[in-house]
Amino acid sequence: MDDRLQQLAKRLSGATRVTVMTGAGVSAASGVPTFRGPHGLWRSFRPEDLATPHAFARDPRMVWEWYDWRRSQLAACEPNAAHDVLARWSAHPGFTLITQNVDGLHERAGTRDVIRFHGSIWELQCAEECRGSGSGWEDRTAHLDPLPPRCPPCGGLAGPGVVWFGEAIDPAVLARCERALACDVFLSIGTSSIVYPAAGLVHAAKRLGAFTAEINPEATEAAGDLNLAIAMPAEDVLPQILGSVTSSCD
Ligand code: BV8
Repeated sequence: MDDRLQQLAKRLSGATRVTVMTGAGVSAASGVPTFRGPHGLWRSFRPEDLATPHAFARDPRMVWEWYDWRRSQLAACEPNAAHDVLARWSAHPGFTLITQNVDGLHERAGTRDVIRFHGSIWELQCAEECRGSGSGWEDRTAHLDPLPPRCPPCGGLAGPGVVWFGEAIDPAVLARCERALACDVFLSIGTSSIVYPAAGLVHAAKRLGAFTAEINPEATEAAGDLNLAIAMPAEDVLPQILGSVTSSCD
């Protein structure tokens, strides 16, 4: 085993509390396009054109055509080996998984109690009268009809249950993440560490004393501040260190 993997495995096996933050790279092996890679989702779109409240207000149908297309792509995707290892680790009480992904693959792999930092593409929420009343609902229909969908109680426009640029993260989600920063190891997997406040969590954990590491074939902007960077795909690394998160995490 690569000596960097050995170093990470050793840290994990001695840890009582482990927090993992994932990004789109964890789902890459499942066939889900990342956001900023050469074949990324944003390659043909600009975030500010689509993933913002202004874009939705300007042209809800266009925004929904993008999300409906992404939902139909995701419906054909299965969790991969990286999701499976993280699901096994989630059985340990000292383990927390925070994901920026909205694809729901961690849940489908069996991960318990996922903290969804940017929401879920499988949820809808009222964009009008009921907005903000926590009135989100799940809808896994492959192709939504009508598009844009309507809120059942008030008949107003419904939007995807995700956090857009310029929107605040749910305070309850932030509070759970704050608590998870007090950990022995904070592992950042498959994220470019560009989007805040998600990208700030690993640095906050380090300031609190956590051993910090990233798993990403390409070094990120965060790598220089971390204790360890493993330049390999998540689906190759995680199965090799599956056994390192054990009952010591109980
Ligand atoms: C906020 C929506 C404040 C759902 C997403 C101006 C105005 C307001 C805010 C800002 C501003 N300027 C900057 C900001 C902050 C802004 C931000 O960070 N912008 C960036 C672009 C600079 N953040 C926000 O707006 C956030 N809100 O600040 O609110 C506020 C406070 C109070 C009141 C009001 C407002 C909200 C951010 C949420 C944005 N929503 N998505 C959707 O449509 O999906 S972000 C989008 O990027 C995705 O959700 C994704 O989760 C996120 C991060 O991307 P990654 O997951 O990292 O994916 P990426 O493709 O970038 O990287 C993949 C990595 O995987 C790569 O490094 C690759 O090398 C690696 N990889 C590939 N294969 C593998 C692999 N790794 C491992 N294994 C492999 N096999």
